[in-house]
Amino acid sequence: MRPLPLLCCALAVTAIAFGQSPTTPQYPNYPSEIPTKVQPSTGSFDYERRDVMIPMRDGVKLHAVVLVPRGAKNAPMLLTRTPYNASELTSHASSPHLAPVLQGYDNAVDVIVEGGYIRVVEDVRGKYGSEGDYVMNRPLSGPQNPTPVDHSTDTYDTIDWLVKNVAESNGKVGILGISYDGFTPLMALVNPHPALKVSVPMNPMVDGWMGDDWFHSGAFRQPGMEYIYEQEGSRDNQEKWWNGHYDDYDLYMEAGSAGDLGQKHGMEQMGFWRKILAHPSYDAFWRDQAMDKILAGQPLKVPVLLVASLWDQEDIYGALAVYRAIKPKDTANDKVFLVMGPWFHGQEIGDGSSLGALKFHSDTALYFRQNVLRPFLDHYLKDGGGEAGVAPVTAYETGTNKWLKLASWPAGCESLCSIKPAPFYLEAGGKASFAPPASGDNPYQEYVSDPARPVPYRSRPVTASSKSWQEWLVSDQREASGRPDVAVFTSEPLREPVKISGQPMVNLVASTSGTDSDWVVKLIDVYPDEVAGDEAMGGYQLMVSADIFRGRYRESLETPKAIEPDKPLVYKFALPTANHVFLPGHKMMVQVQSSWFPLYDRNPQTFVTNIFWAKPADYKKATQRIYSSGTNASFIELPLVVR
Ligand code: PG9
Repeated sequence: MRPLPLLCCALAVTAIAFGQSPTTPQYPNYPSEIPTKVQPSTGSFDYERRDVMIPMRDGVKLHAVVLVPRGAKNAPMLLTRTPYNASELTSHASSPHLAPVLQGYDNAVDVIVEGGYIRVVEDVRGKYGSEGDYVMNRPLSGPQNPTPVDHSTDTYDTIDWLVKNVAESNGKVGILGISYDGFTPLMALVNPHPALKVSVPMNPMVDGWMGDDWFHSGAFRQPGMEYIYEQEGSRDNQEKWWNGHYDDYDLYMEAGSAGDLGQKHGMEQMGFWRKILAHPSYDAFWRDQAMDKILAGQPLKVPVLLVASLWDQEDIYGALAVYRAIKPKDTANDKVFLVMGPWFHGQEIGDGSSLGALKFHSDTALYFRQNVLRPFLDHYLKDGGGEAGVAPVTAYETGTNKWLKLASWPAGCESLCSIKPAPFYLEAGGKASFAPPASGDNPYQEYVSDPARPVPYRSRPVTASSKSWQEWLVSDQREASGRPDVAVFTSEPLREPVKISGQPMVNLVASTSGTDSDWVVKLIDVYPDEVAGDEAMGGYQLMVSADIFRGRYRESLETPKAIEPDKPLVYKFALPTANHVFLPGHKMMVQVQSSWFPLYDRNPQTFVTNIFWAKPADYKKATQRIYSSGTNASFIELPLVVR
């Protein structure tokens, strides 16, 4: 039997065809079963969720999710300000319990939930549910930001609203977060709201040019392009980067320069990409927004717990740079605290029992959360929260795998030791030692760096796998040590332990036959040929500290200069902080190479005004020499711990 509605239509069509006016068909009413707006019945949940729009001083409203534990009274608030979607970050599960709702992302779910904190996650200006304009790491109001609003004012206005509108709170707020969400707790320290009682920047992005996300000493970090594309392609990251290759190595090789790849992707539509292209050197654009420099000029009002990862693949520079900048102000030694753990970027909120091939035999991240983060937050935020009992510096010693509680940093041990800078020399024959090399006839070790075959920073294929990205800084360097375009210098097996605490300082005396060059220097712990109980570690080459320096900035970070070909010149730069013991039987190794691809864009090895626009003909092979005697001695000055 034909259904009634179709019969009606057929009649109407027939009526039109015969020139009669159509009649409105009469349908029976069959209401939708979906309510206009469902009101979840959450009375039995152990938390209450409030989606709020918080007004800022310029009238813009920012979206925040406030999660209040059921029955909370006089509870402190823990705030995170993020560009990564407050709604999603607070919706990991559809659950009547707060822990699973936050698990998966939250900055220390165990500490937050067990501690009874009110959790607040806010979208920064211009992202996701928040109104206003988005600017990457929006600089402070001033030369780089013509508006009166920034993360400092937005944090102030947010806290002001929270303490007045969340009735269950005790009026005390802490701010914490990782990476970008670790940069915002630093911004909160500029003209802080009186209710802000503590700030915990974890793996914070501090200086995008010197050594965090965008460049390292002028060498551009190409994965940043995908990040910028998605972050600025739309308010809600719905525009997706396209790749077309399984191996990123192929993608970036095929494109030529990073500027060319950006053009192919239409990246110049994104405001921050245009700024990157316009500021390849360390000019006022970067200096003005470096958080360590900013905070050095601010009064120290709020206790800060800086959290650093020793193998941070994204922001290895920031936390320690801020510590160096603000610790001197902490004359009573009660406002600036530091934690350094054996982690990748952000691993402190997850499982810290191992990192890649390294096993720590206990959960180092849990140790941090239980013994440092929780007592620290409780002390400053809870009414009667007890003594924090947190050491000024809590540093994991790698190699021996133990936590140290220190009075300051760098400090090699709890007591009775000091740090003595000691040159560790690279010798032309491939040896390395603390003894200065005999002064010979200006010996050197040589390799050819070919931009057509750059050295991969990790083994290919370089895929989107987040695990291999997170762990790459501890990946075995053995493959690189066998390449003809990597210079290798190795010590004899150690008879005594060698401990370093602090930043190794590179003093490389090198020449290139080109007119520009990158220098990658890697300090490596070579494990014994066989490791009982841990076979895979036999002969393992573990990077303890490593970085890249773009040669054109040898004399000035702001004004690049061509390198005089074939002339031995000194390149001085600091490597990331280490707190490591090279154990007896291990060897110490240094590797030097001129590319780390595709993490860093290729140096064409011909001086051009802006490497983003290097042309194919600019990319040329160059002969690199590392010198090793007399006045031309290459060495790494190690922060040696002596007793
Ligand atoms: N490292 C990321 C980032 C921070 C700041 C700017 C750009 C990227 C992050 O993990 O948030």
